[in-house]
Amino acid sequence: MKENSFVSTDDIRSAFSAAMSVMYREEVPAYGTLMELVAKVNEDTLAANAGLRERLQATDSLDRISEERHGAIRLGTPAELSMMRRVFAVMGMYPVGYYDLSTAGVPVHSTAFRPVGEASLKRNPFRVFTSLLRLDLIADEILRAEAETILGERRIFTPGAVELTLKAERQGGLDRADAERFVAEVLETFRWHDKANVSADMYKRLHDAHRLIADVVSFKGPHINHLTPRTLDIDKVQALMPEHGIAPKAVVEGPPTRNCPILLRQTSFKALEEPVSFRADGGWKTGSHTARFGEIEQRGIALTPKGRALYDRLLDQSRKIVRPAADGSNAREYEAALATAFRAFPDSWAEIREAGLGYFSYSLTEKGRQTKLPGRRELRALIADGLIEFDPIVYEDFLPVSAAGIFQSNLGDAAQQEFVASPNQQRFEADLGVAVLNEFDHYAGMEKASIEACLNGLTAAVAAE
Ligand code: OOG
Ligand code: NI
Repeated sequence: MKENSFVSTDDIRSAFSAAMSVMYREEVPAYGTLMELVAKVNEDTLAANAGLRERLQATDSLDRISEERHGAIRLGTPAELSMMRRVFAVMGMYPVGYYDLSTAGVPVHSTAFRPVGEASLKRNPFRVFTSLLRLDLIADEILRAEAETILGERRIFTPGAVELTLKAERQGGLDRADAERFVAEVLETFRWHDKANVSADMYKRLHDAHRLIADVVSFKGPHINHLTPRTLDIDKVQALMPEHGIAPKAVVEGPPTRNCPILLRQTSFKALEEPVSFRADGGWKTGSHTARFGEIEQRGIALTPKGRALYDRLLDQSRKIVRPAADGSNAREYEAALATAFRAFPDSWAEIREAGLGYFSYSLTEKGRQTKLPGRRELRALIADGLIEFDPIVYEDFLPVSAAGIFQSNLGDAAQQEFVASPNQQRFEADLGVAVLNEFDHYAGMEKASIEACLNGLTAAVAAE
């Protein structure tokens, strides 16, 4: 088969995220309500801010603004994780970053499968936060062995999904008909199953060990547990949720409200209690399970290691003063402590750039495009002379403390549990089958390429003369 008859991986990812969105809206109607609210708030925000609209038009695709940016799943075994990596690769999604959630009382470690590179991100930035259950953190050895047996018996991928993934690997891509089938087959892995794999008694034992263990082990597959559209005003959506009959989590995770958004802010609505049936002698026994929710995110600038260290320090500082309570009783105090701590983080793009805290994409101004320079000059001077301008590079990854907050608000907050912190990236990568990509390298590379292009542009003008 000729290579040019393959559908691009970006197109497969777009088709997949669209199919997933339709499926999830049918499965979780409250999510559809949230999507409508987000679209409305985005529309109002854009109407009130012509400058923002113009910049989004120039740097992003305005028409896709309210579409999903990410979802999340939780896997049970190393074999599931490594196969999932191969499936995502067919859609141009690669593992970036390692997140240890054990520190926050959640027995998983995770990565984000996402497109890499500016063009792919622009085409469709959909990513999936993917966690692997860590049975090694469960003290009860008997239960651990039983959970392993149950997980070892399930098959989360359809034969068609496996066959088409192998075919894509063999051929280097899929043609249109195969790509369509691939999307439909892979969607099955993410579907909700209300018939559990286990008895009510086993569910209870798993649940008593940790709610998350019950969520992973008791079901046929890793149902998508949330999808997340992007909002331009997260505070507004958070405030409006109750009016639309949706119960938001207590506080927005991440940095406080700022003029110059940094990293990622997230909030969600609480997971729904859904009817399920458990295996019983010769039939089924009804019960319920709480797992699926909806989330929104607002993204800001990607921070350098120096900026990230400052972020982590300030977040830690504010959490030492107030830890957000699950019931929202100290939400105001938490927000105030956060805002106070973050006064130490510069809040203009120029200051953030000068302090080396964030990554920027550089481009020639109109004047820069008209200018010819005999040799290279320092970036700083070229900016001061109005030849080069800069835009923040958007953060495309996740934050472990925020992720823990999202997990916890959806696992029932009363049941917080302590584990000994035990990051194990090596083990995760061995299970995954490859090393995860480093998020900082990715942003640094984009920034460097943009600077090079500007400097070449300024001197190339001389050569062209
Ligand atoms: C994943 C929670 C993490 C985020 O946005 O930080 C996450 C999960 O609940 O499985 O999705
Ligand atoms: Ni999420």
